[in-house]
Amino acid sequence: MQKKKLVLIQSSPYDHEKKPIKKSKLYFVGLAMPLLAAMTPDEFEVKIILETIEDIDFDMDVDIVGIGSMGHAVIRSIDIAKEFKKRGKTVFMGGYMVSLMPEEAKKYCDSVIVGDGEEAYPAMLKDYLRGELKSFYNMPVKLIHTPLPRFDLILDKKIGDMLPVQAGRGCPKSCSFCSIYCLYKNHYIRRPIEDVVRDIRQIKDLGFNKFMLLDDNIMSNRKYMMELLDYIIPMKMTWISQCSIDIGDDRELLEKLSKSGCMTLSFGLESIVQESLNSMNKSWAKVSDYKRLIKNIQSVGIDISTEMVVGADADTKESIRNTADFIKECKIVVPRFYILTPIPGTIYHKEMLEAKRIYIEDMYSYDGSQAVHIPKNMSPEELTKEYWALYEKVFEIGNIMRRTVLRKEFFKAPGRYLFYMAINLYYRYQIKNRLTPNII
Ligand code: B12
Ligand code: SF4
Repeated sequence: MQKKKLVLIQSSPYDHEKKPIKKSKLYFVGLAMPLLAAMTPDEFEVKIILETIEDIDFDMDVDIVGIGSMGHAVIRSIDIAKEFKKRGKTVFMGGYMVSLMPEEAKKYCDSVIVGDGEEAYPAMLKDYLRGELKSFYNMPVKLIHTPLPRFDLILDKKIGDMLPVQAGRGCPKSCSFCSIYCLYKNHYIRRPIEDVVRDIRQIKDLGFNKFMLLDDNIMSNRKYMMELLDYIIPMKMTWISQCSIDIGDDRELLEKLSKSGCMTLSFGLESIVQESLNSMNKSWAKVSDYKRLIKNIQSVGIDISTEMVVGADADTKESIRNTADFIKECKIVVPRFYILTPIPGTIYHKEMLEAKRIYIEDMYSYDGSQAVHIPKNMSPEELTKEYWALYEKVFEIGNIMRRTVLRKEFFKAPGRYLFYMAINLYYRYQIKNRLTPNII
C-alpha cells in the first residue's frame, strides 16, 4: 500500500505586518515535532517544517497536515490550517494553545488533539486511515515512555548547536497566569531516567555536545535529579534548563549541576514586588531572597536567565523602572519580560473576566507585548509604555556588555559569554522593532 504523506508544521508567530517571523537560524528547537514524527505509524511518510526557518508550500503533495500552536503563533497556525483546508487536505492541530481552547480551534481543522500526544496522536492517525477521524482526542498519559525523537528529520535544517530532551512534563506549582498549570493541573510526570539518558546519548551520538533539558522545574524531585546527574557527568556535555529559584539554597545539588556541565538555568522570577507574586499564587517565591539565591547559583559557575512579567496588581511605574536596576545588579545574562497576560483558559483570565478588567478582547492579539487587561496602578497604555521603556533600558548597549563580556567570568569561558552577547544583541534588534524577544 502506498504510504500517506503527512507533514508536521511548527508555525512561526506573525510580526506587526502580519508576516511570519523568519530567522536565518533557529537556535532552540522544540521537541514536539521530532517526537510526534517518531510516534507516527508506518503507514505514513512524515516530514517536518519549522516555519521560522523554512517556507511552507501550500500546494505541496500531502494528504494530511498536523500543525502546532505555541502562544500567539496560534493565529498563524489557524491561517495555515485554512490554506490547507481550502486545498482539500485533512488538517489536525495540537499543542498548548489549541489544548486551552479546543472548540475554537476545531472551527478551522478536522481534528484537535488536547494535551499529551503520546497516545492520542497515533490513535488519531489510525482513525484517519479507517475513515473514522474524530473531532477531538483527549488522552492524558500517566507515563511518558517514548521512542527516540526523529532528529534526523531536522538535522539538515538551519538549527543551532543544541537539541532538546525532556525529563518532566507539567509542574507541581500553580501560578495563576500559567498555561502549564492550566493544562496539567499539578500533574507532573517524570520520564524514566534510563529513557532520558538514552535520549541524551542519541544527541551526543549525532555529534551535538549541548542539550536543552525540558522540564519546568528540575528541582521538584531532588533524588531523581541527583541520580540523573550521575549519568550526565561522564558524558561531558553542556546543557541548559529551567528551575525554581529555591535551588539556590541547595549547595550540594548546585555543585553537582555545575560539574555535570549545566551552563545556564532559567528562572521565572516574575516580579520584584512580593505582593505581585502573592497575587499570582506564587507566594512561595520570596523577593527578599532573590539576590542571595542568585549569587549562590552564580558562585558555582551557572549563569542565570530570567522570565519576568509586569502589570500585576501591586506593580507601579516605579517598581517597573526599578526592575532594570535589579537585572543590572544581578548580572542576569539573558533577561526576558512579558506584560502579564490573561491567556484564555488560565485562572488569571477568569479573574480578569470576573472583575471586568479585560481591556482588549481579541485573544489572538495576546502576544505579551501590549497590555490587554486594566492594571491597578496605571492605564493599559501606560503599562505598555513602561514595558517597552524597561526593555529599552535593560538592552542599552552598555548594560548588555556589562552582563555578558565585561565581567570577570568572561575570561573563563569567552565563547559562552560571546554567545550570550549575540543573543542580547538579537533581542535588542527585536526590541527596536517592538517584537517581544524570544524566538532565537
Ligand atoms: C522549547 C520551547 C520553545 C523554543 C522552541 C519553539 C518551537 N517552535 O518548537 C523557543 C524558545 C523558540 C520557544 C518560543 C516560543 N514559545 Co515556547 N516553549 C518551549 C518549551 C520550553 C518546551 C516545548 C517542548 O518542546 N516541550 C516538549 C514537548 C514534547 O512537549 P509539548 O510541546 O507539550 O508537546 C506535546 C503535546 O503538547 C502535544 N503537541 C504539541 N504540539 C503538537 C502539535 C500537534 C500537531 C499535535 C498533534 C500534538 C502536539 O504532543 C507533544 C507530545 O505529547 C515550552 C515549555 C514546556 N514546558 O513545554 C515553552 C512554551 C510551549 N512556549 C510558550 C510560548 C508562549 C512561546 C512563544 C510564543 C514565546 C514568545 N512570546 O515569543 C514562542 C513561540 C515560538 C513559535 N511558535 O515558534 C508557552 C506556550 C503557552 C501557550 N499558552 O501556548 C510555553 C508552554 C512556555 C510557558 N510556560 O508559557 N519556545
Ligand atoms: S512554576 Fe513555572 S511552570 Fe510551574 S506553574 Fe508556576 S509559572 Fe507555571
